[in-house]
Amino acid sequence: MERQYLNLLKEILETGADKGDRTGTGTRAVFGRMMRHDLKNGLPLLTTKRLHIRSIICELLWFLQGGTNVRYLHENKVTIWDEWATETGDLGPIYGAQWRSWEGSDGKRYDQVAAVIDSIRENPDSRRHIISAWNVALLPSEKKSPQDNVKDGKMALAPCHVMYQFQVAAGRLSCMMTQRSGDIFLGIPYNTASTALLTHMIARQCGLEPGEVIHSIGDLHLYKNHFDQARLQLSREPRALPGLKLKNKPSIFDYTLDDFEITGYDPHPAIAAPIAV
Ligand code: DHF
Ligand code: TMP
Repeated sequence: MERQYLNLLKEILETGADKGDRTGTGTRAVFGRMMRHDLKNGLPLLTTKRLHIRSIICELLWFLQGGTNVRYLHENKVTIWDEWATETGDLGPIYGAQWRSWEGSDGKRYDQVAAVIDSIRENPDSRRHIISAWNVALLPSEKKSPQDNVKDGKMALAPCHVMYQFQVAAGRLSCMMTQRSGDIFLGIPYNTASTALLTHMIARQCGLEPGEVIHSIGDLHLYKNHFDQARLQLSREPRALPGLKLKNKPSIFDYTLDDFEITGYDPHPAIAAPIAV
């Protein structure tokens, strides 16, 4: 897993196309790449730099609660969404709103997380176990700031991790996550780890073993102000992957931070990098 990540990082640095982007920072990018990881080999957390696990878990719990305000993240000292929030902490109808209460044209609210767990339990062979965040009516304008979009009732940022599809085979639950845009240095390591945690949690709810996590990415880019950090990371040797001890809970919506124990995580030091807003 980590080798696949490092190979992509190297490929982008050496062969990616230089292109502009919404934030004005500039990137080097490739298009259409995939990483896959069998969860029986450990939790896919990078070891070539330390990841802030609490941010990753709290962000996922926040999505699962249907949260769209940074208040819950702040209560847990997580600041990863601050730059996009309004002064009241609001982010508009981003992931949490779409996952837990997608508003249909019939006026009803759809809980996609509860529905996907039901469908995995009741009809495991289905090829329609999907959670999607791409609600076209609520996408933001690229010409406006995140905060102005929220004031217009739109999402602060268009969903990056757009779709999660689950498959049950041979008693194992696998997940393919499709991401339209990936910041390989900052966002992608969080997104892979978060998808792995979600797969563990849903598998547990459904009495299945966790299978594979497949991370598929459209525009996969390295921001120009992350080149030195990427070279430093590429100079490091990956270490053994950590494990996950997850408590049993009656419902996926009952989890708190204390229910996750990451074992044997011994990474190289963190590498600071500025985020493009
Ligand atoms: N915008 C951009 N340009 N890239 C992103 O990756 C991104 N991710 C978002 C929102 N907007 C984004 C949500 N996810 C960090 C990681 C993931 C994330 C937002 C921010 C980040 O800054 N990580 C730092 C440590 C910060 C911390 O955990 O406290 C890192 O070094 O990994
Ligand atoms: P974009 O909407 O113009 O594609 O910008 C979003 C940026 O944020 C882009 O660099 C991808 C990055 N990103 C991630 O990589 N992972 C995430 O989870 C989020 C929210 C954003």
